[in-house]
Amino acid sequence: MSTPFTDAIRTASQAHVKPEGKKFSYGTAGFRMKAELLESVIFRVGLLAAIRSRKLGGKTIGVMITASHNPPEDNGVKLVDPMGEMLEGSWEKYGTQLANAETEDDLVEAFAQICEEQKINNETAANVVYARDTRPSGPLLVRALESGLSAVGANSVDYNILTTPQLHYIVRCLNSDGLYGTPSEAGYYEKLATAFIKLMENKAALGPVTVDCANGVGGPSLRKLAEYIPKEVLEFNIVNDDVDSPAKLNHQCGADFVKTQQKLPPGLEVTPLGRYASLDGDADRIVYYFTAQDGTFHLLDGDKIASLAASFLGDLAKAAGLGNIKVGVVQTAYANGASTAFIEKSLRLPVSVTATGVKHLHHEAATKYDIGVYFEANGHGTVLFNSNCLYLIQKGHEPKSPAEATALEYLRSLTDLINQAVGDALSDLLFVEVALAHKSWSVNEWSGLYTDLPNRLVRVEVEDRTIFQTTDAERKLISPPGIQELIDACVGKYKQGRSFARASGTEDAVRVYAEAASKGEADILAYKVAEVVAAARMPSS
Ligand code: 16G
Ligand code: MG
Repeated sequence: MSTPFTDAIRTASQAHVKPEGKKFSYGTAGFRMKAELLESVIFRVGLLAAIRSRKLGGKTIGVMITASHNPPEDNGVKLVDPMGEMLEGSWEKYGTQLANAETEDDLVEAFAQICEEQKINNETAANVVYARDTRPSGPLLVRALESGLSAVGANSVDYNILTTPQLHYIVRCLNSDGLYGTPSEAGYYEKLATAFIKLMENKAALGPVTVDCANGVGGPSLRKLAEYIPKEVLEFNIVNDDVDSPAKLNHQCGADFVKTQQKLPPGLEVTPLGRYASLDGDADRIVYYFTAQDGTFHLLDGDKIASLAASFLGDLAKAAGLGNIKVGVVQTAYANGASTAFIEKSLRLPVSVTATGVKHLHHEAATKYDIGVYFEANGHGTVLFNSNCLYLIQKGHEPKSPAEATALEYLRSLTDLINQAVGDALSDLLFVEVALAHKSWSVNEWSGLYTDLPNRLVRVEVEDRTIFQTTDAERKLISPPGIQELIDACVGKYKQGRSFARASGTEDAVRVYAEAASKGEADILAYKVAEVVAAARMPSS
């Protein structure tokens, strides 16, 4: 089999040789590993992006080069589909197939096979846009990508350094005939800032918010965004924004550090009851936190953000006279049980649970609810408004009072403020600020919505993590046989006990989560379940 690009691919790929014998896999976060291993992978992602664009009649596809919260020496790459969503799951295997082609001949063959299977017309234009975060390995990897794109005749535009959600936003703009926004970095800031300023009109100033940017791309981006927002509306105190010292990236700072360590980034000066937030290295994740008067640390994680968002939006929908639209929340098994109980029992809103990974939550929120709030406990998330809801907000619903008209106006601005393409730390930051201002809540009041059940996360190294197969949104193991019964027996011994084990999608390990009525019990439960996992074997046949 051959394609019009066979020779060009063969020649160009000689400059981006695959590390011999290395196995790659397009996973939850695309491809991610030590940057020095990635060059051939990224060259081949260029080929895949072009095929994907041709398959969709020339729609623009995005390629983002980032390794998010990983250490500075890592890098990664993922594809963005036309509406700004993650690459459709059924195409991930093609990424894996191209990345693993051992020789140049294998590569041109794999390319031709995918084109054949997907019935690609290689005369269709292919359009691809790309960006990278601030990692030092970025420029070299961008050149590998460009080499792949040009070998297969794709038109491409380099958007240089952006946050991951900014690239998702631009891809969506480019495929929406200008209806979603202006496809540029400035267009993004303008859209968010305009909506934010409108939503904060006549609201009492909250005092400054301090944002730890993980020394990643979120720092320069937030600085630019802040220029569009007058200080009287909101003052940003931007810290950990040194992108010129690569070793500092994600080191002892950022959302992942704060969430996993449950403590302040070292060196951060805090005022009791002030608002603090941390972004991750590519700014698609955010957590808030504060210290109480007595100095104790309080985390306001993705579950708390989801609870705030659901409470705010549920009230606003009612105030707008849209009592019939379905507001719901999507979480994963990692959501603290107290947050789920709060949303279901106090807010009386439905909760659905999906497997870990933004694409799963996003899909559920988009298809199940008119206003779908989704957040992972780790801070990935956003709020989606479906077409029915957008129609009602924009013109379908005639307000019956000035109060309804105002609430509708707020909802309209929120659809501009909240990134509809993907979870976005900068957009979420502004959204949280709006929700707190509208509710006149301090961090204390927000934190007091519910009290987290004590919990514990343990990482277990196993010989073969693929034997751990789950069902029921990863809450139950169906393999190895008999293991779930052992876990259930452990859980049954603890008050308010809950625990599950799942193979990580990003590391070679199994993760065990446990929660219970007290910290001591949560710890013991996690270790008991970890022991069960460590001892598990498949029956030999
Ligand atoms: C990736 C996912 C994140 C998920 C995490 C789980 C995206 C953009 N990122 O970072 O949503 O929480 O993986 O990691 O989907 P794990 O499988 O190692 O626990
Ligand atoms: Mg990230």
